Amino acid sequence: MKRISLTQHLVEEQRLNNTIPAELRLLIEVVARACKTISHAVGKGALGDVLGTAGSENVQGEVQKKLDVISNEILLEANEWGGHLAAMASEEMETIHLIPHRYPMGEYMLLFDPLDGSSNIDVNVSIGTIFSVLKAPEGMQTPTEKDFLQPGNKQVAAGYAVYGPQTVLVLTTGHGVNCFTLDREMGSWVLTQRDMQIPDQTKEFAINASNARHWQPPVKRYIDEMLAGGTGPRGKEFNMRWIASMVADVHRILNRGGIFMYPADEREPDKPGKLRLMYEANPMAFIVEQAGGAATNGQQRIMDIQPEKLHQRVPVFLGSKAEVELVTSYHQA
Ligand code: AHM
Ligand code: MG
Repeated sequence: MKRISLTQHLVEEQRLNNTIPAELRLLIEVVARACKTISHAVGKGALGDVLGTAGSENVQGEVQKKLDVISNEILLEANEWGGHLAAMASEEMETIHLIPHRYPMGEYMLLFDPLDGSSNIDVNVSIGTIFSVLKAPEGMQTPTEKDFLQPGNKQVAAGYAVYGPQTVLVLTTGHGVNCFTLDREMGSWVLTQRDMQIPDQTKEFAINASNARHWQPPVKRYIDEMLAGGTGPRGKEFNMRWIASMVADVHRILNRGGIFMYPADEREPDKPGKLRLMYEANPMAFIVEQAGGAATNGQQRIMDIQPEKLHQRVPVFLGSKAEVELVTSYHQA
C-alpha cells in the first residue's frame, strides 16, 4: 500500500480544493507535531512522572492533572513561533494567550482542549486533544477575547487526536474528514481512512446515565424509548457505550455510527451541560457534520450558536443524523 503522509495529503488537498493556504497547512502540521509529543508523554505514564494531579485548578474550578498542564504547555510552545497565529485560547487557561512580541503575528486563531478525558488519564483509558481554528477578524490589532467569539460555522479547520491503543488524528478543513495513524517507529502521520462517513442507522447511544434523574423531559423520553428495546416505540434493541472521553466516544461513532449526548442538567439551569462550546462542541460538530452526521444543542445547530463567553458550556447531541434529528424534535415538541 502506498503511504500518504499528512503533509502530502494537505498539499494534495490544497491543489484540489484551493482551501489550505500555506499558513493553515503549517498550523495543522504544528498542531499534529504537538499531538505527537503529547502522545509520547501519555505513553510514558508512571515512568515519565506525568500521572496524578498538578496541585492547581483551571478557570472552571476543575482540579488540573499533570498531563492537562503538560499538554497545554506543549501546544502553546509549539504554536508560538511559527508566525501563523494571532492568539490561542485553551480550556485550561482563564483568558487568551497572545503571541509574544518577538514572533510575527499570523491571521489564524487556535483553540484547544489540550487533554480531553482527564478522568481517564491515571487509569490508562483513551484520552485525546481537540482543536479548532478560526480566522482573525479583518483589521484586528491586538487580539481580545471578543475576537474569538465566532460561531462554529466560521471554523476553517478542526480536529482531534486520540491517544489509545493507536494514536490517531482526525481532521477536517471543510472538505470531508480524514484519519491519520501515528507510525510510532517513523514518527510520522499516515493517512489510514479517507472521507469518513458516519453510518446513518445505529443501535448505539452514549450518555452518562448516572445523571438520569436530572435530565429534562425530552432526553428522558428519548432514552426511555431506546431502553424499551424491540417491543418499545423504536422497535429495536439498543446498546450503550460510555468511555467518558469525548474524543474516544466520538471516534467510535464516526466509525460505527451512534449518538453522543451530554445534555443540560436540571440541577444547574445556568450551566447547560458539561461540555464547552469553543473547545469541544464546535470542533466535534464540524467534524461530525463533515462526515454526514448532525450536531445540535437540542434546539439548534451547534455551529450556528453565537458564543457569548470563551468558556461557555452547551448541551450536546451529535452523531448519526436520524438520531440527532429525533432527539432534537423531542425538544421542540
Ligand atoms: P475534560 O475536558 O475536563 O476531560 O471533560 C470533558 C469530558 C469529556 O471528554 C467526556 O465526554 C465527559 O467529560 C465525561 O463526563 P463524566 O465525568 O460525566 O462521565
Ligand atoms: Mg474536554
